[in-house]
Amino acid sequence: MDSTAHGGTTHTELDAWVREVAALTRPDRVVWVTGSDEESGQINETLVASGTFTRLDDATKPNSFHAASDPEDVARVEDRTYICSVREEDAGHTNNWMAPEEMKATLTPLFDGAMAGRTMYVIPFVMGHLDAEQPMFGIEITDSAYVVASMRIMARIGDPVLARMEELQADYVKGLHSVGAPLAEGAQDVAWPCNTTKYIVHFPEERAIWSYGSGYGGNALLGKKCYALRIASAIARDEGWMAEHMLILKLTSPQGEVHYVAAAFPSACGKTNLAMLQTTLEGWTAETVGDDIAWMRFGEDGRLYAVNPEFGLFGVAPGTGWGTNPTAMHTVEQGNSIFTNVARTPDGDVWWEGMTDEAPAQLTDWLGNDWTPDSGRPAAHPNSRFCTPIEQVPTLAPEYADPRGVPISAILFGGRRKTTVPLVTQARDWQQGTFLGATLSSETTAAATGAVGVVRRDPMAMLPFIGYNAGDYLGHWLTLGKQHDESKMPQIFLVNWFRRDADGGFLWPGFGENTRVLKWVIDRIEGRVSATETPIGFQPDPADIDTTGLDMDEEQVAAALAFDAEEWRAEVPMIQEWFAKFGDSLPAQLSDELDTLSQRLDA
Ligand code: GTP
Ligand code: SPV
Ligand code: MN
Repeated sequence: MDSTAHGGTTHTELDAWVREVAALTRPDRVVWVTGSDEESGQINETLVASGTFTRLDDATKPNSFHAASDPEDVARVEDRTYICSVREEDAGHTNNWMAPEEMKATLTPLFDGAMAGRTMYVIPFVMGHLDAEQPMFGIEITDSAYVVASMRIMARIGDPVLARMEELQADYVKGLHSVGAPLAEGAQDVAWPCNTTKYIVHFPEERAIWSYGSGYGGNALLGKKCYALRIASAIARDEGWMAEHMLILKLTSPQGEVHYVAAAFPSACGKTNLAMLQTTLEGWTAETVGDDIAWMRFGEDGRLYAVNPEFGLFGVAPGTGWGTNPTAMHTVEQGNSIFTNVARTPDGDVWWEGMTDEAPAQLTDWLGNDWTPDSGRPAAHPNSRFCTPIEQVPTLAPEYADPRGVPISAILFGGRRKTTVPLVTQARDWQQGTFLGATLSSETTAAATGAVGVVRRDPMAMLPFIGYNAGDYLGHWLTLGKQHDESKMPQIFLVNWFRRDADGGFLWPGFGENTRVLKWVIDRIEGRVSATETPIGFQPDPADIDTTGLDMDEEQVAAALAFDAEEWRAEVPMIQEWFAKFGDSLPAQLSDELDTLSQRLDA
């Protein structure tokens, strides 16, 4: 078949690759995705016709769609995710590994004929800006129209990207994706084709991704976790920059000082919410630059500059509401969005837990069943998501459009911990900050398949996303610290919005009230406030957390801030156990930091 039947390319190497993939996967047709509005309309119609999409009421959610996935295909599959570096030690002990040739021998038969009866879409995309000094191109080949519609929101795609790639005959990341559900002649398709066999595979040396069997989120939208974190982290190691699972927030103080903060929290631990923060302190403004991924490079002035490589948000729906995250609600209200695995209302709108205090009457849950609050199960899947254009975010900072990025003043690490981790702690220096990041822990969430609520170590919130040896990754952090002027490096902080009291309630109100913690962070950076030193770093005096207008007394604030040496003594053996897994690849500075911590705890 002719791969240029609908478009084609003068990029000779790309043309050859597309023909090769088409010959292997044998689709009925090949479509080059242009990114035009007209094409998007056609793809959405195709998805409505196939039952994947239900169009929402145009008056409340224009140009927006509901999708329900297969109940077995609802989250990232970490146990099916592989880093197939040439050498096993380059994948490290935190990643699944198989030799590249062996993996290809496993996958090639799966891709053989996998797209039969389907359309193969070729999506040219760029992560970051097309006019960046070094544009980061990608091609995703997929047999999922849902992926095309989602990628159009999440990344800059289509004709302008392809034209630039052709002009430069540019290198690009090769992403190959199939839902793994070939259609026999005349067979009826299902609304969410996928396969019980799943593989999410990365070849870091080749800068290639092969994804098979899933149509959901980070498994299938290859620009996101597969490229912008796993492959990009390996590129960043080679080139001296950083690809991180971080939001980027712009803060302006009443004094008019502008600071950009990056924050790494594990999946479903509050990045999107903090990125869309509505401040609760007079005179403070917060603007959004990114909500999930930051690419950070050192500028000529020695500061670390961050760019958001994405073009949309793929945000956790449950818990997003007018009370907690009105910015997100305003964003999705403008339409042009896809809602996956949320509940539906009879009047063509969507609903999920936490959107409103009370559920509307007569809901249809994410599985398509009638639902009432007495049903005893959630109406929306816990990892249900909204996919929405970032340019609709009312608080989007103008700097989002700047390919040079924004200079980062502070990096926050945070997770979900019911105990032990105080509301906020400032690391003494980059090395201790790297230690706090390397030992970051969090209770697992529904963003990945597997048990929920289990404490696990998640270094820099990157455990599922480091595209190489995790010990080398931590070493890369330390090396960058040594190579650059520490006085210009971001200050590092550890935060925990999720600590609980004895009755199980949150000790800190979180969401917009996190402004008060950020104020202390900025005050520290500006040298305006003192702190108390503890074995894990500097901590605020309760009186220095601004509680104006907040219904909390100093004792309650102190409880959220408290450093408990007993709890930290219990943490030490867990960190030792975690570090032991790294073997020789653990940088010595980190075991030094652990020794220092236990000595200080015993002192
Ligand atoms: P990924 O997109 O998976 O990377 O998640 P994320 O880190 O962007 O998390 P998100 O902001 O979507 O929040 C996940 C869940 O945590 C939602 O249900 C939120 O309502 C809840 N959450 C976010 N911030 C806070 C907070 O400050 N306090 C509390 N208690 N919950 C929060
Ligand atoms: C995450 O799990 O961190 C996400 C969602 O942001 S996904 O794109 O599925 O990785
Ligand atoms: Mn994420």
